[in-house]
Amino acid sequence: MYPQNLAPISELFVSYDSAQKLKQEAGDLVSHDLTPRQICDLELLMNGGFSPLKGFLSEEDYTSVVDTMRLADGTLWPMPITLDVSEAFAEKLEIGQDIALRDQEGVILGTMTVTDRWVPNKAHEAAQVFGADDDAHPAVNYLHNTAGKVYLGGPVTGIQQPVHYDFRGRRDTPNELRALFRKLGWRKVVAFQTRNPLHRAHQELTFRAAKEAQANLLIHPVVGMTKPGDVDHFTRVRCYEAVLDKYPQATTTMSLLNLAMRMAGPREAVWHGLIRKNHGCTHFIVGRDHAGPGKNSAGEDFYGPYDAQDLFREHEAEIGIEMVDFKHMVYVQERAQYEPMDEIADKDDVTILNISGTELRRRLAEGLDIPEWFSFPEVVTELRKTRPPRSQQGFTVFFTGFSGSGKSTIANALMVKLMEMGGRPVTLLDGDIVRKNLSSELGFSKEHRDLNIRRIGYVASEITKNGGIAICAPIAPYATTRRAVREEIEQFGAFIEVHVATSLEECERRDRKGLYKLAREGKIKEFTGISDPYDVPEHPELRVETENVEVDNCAHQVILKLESLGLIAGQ
Ligand code: PPS
Repeated sequence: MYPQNLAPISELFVSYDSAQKLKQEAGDLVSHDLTPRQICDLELLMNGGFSPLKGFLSEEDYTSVVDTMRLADGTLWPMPITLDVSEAFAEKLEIGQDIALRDQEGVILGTMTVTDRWVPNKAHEAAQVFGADDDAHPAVNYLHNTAGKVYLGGPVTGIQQPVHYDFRGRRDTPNELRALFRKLGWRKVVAFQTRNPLHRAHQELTFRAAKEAQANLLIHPVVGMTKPGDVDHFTRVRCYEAVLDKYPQATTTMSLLNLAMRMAGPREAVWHGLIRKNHGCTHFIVGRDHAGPGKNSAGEDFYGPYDAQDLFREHEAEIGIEMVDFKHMVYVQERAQYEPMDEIADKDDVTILNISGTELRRRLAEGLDIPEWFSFPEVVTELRKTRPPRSQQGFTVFFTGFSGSGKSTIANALMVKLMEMGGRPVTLLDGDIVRKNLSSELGFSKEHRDLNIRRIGYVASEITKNGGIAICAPIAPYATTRRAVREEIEQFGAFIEVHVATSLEECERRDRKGLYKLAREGKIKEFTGISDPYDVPEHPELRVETENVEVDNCAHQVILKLESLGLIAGQ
């Protein structure tokens, strides 16, 4: 007999024959097109990764999870798994109705019986679950600016797993991993959660953790959704594969987890523990600042460095998986090996080396040396492939400011200067040009402006991804939309926000197109600055004043900024 942790876990899938029938019937149901995050959640709901959940949370369970970290029946569950939808979609539904859940290509993955529908108090959810109602937290930002206004809850019936075309052989459901451990005779398994490339210190740390627990090791990286700006999972998986060879044979395996992280620190650690228990693991490594989201809007850490370990320890028995706490590993030059910092007795007599994540990114960005004691050459080669020096990467310069502030003029001057330098293709996405070619049907409501900016952001992100320079020059009045565009682009290259800070009075005095006059007379409605809002950028990469400054000089300021960021070579 095998131990309990390796017994099959219950899934939400129906049998193959029932699935075929259900799929046909579901074709007639009202459909919800799942967002990328909901697809991740649904996959883990259906395959038992989120066991004991049987669907998206009901209102009662949601309230209880938010306030007490427990389902209404008292079971420990720290993360609200909710199906957020628009008000318009929610209004169409009746309680008790079945809906089809489709992926982004329209494939029906499952159905849900809607038992609950409610408007959540998002500020309360943010404060309780993420510790602060602060948009600097990626999940809070998502909650307020991406998630729908209404939540639906109800049991899910699984029809099929979401389709993945990448690294198929490396993806395992909880039952597949449990079966693998049974087959290999692995009784104790330490799981290592990660969203970053692994370097030598991680390899040492995980190997030691497994040795200490006398267990085998599962490298269990998240490939669903991680923190905006992380290294893409294609690169990471190639890096992980290189590191796998460094462990003694047959001690270690790797499997990819299609989880959408929330960066919720302590609560997230508990959640990760439950998920790994469901995948058949007996031990779980919890690091310093586990799943930390970085700094809040006041520049302070959201969570204390050991909050996650403390919360995990408090609930360890209930989670049903043992915590292995992270040792801070550093390289001791004289002994040419990694050692846990707190076990080095002769700290004052040896040279202790370490490279922070920020320093690593700097070295990659500037094409500087990354020493062998820090990482494996294969990993560095992979990272260099996707992170060429900044002077060879694509980037986006995003001008924002009032109508008539001078955005287009400066953008044009900048474009010409960059083309004169050569090296990368340059595209100008000017407000007026975009409205002619991409957004001709749009007006100036908030909804239409957002759509317009998102289109510009999409095109700019494609240009950036493919190594070009995108110069955008719309008004882009809303900070949240600008942030969304920034996040999209920063996956591929730098985003330089330039606030053209010409005052409204000056723009109106210039009134080059005669629009301000018409706006004042009420002949143009929703005019930015006059009868429509403009969120002044709080922390743009650059703010340029145009009053009493020549256009050429404004464009030159941008060039200097690009040089200082290493995006273009010095003149
Ligand atoms: S937005 O908000 O970013 O989508 O606007 P954008 O696409 O940059 O378009 C702004 C240009 O459209 C003209 N225009 C208006 N601007 C603001 N509000 C209203 N209601 C409006 N109606 C027309 C205006 O000429 C803007 O051009 P620029 O180049 O900014 O002066």
